[in-house]
Amino acid sequence: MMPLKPQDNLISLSQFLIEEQLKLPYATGGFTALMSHLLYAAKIVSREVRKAGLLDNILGATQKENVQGETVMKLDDYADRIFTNALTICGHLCVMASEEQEEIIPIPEGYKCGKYTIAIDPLDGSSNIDSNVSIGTIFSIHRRLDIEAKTPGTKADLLQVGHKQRCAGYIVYGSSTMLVLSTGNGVVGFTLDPSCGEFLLSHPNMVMPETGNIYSVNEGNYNYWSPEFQNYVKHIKSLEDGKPKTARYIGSLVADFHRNLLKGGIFLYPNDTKSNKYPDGKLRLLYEVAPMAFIAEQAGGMAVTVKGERILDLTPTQLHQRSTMIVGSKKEVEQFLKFI
Ligand code: P6P
Repeated sequence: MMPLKPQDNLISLSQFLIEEQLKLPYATGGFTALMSHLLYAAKIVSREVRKAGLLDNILGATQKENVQGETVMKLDDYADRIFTNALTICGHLCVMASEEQEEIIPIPEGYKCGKYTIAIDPLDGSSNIDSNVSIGTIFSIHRRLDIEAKTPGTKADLLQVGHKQRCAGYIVYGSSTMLVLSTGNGVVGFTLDPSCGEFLLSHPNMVMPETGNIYSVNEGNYNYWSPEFQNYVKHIKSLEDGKPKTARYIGSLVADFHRNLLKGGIFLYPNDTKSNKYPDGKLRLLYEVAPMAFIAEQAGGMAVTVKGERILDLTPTQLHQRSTMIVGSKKEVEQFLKFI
């Protein structure tokens, strides 16, 4: 008799979402349908990321710069088009925002407007794409302000406070492709089984360890940091607490965050105080910082700005506004807060 494989007993993301929907008496299935379009696009992007390097036309840079003034990599552009096309026609969004597009993305003529918004970083970590380092997609879903409206959504529907997110998640294209998400009831992780094209529930309850020995920060920016931030990093590298922390920095937010979620630790991206390169921090609030903060808190961690504000209490005023971020194990973030 042919033995079952371990993954043969796992449920798929599609089954998980349907089960979750059935627990909500008022659910219409719109969120489930939206997520099915998202995970379809994620599978397509994963396929191309995995093939990158084999096809000479998908690596390297385009001639374009994005709203951030950063060179758009071909895979960035490809991922943006895949997610945008799949999501804007799904009938359950009223408006969309992408790191790669300066203005809000309307629902195309002839397609239904739904009750959700999504803000997405289609491919985060693009500077790592050509060196075959893990990269990721980050997304944040809100309900629109007027849940009954059927009209096109507006920027105001996107610029909502972080703690109201309906769902936040990321896809990490690493040694395997994983989709990690939270809808406000903890954090779950799904691993893509390419042999059957399904995301399978591999991590049913992801909890961030309360402490962690890993710190992730770009120490090349040391001379741009505030004295308080410099003192914090000097402290965690010293023998004052017994042994120093271990430095791990991939330079892809999704990969650094995912490792710290599993093993415990702290990720820090402060602002420049000596130059005006990143006076408010580098990472974008709407589609990087807020979704990661939501996942961190749902996993028992913490997420604050360099001034100690709770990130999920911030309300964005601009689509691409930047924010500082200190995110990770609760006790590690609490220790950071003692230094500011
Ligand atoms: P730096 C990638 O470009 C990114 O937006 C995040 O994924 C990552 O955490 C950060 O920038 C890395 O920035 O300045 O350390 O290279």
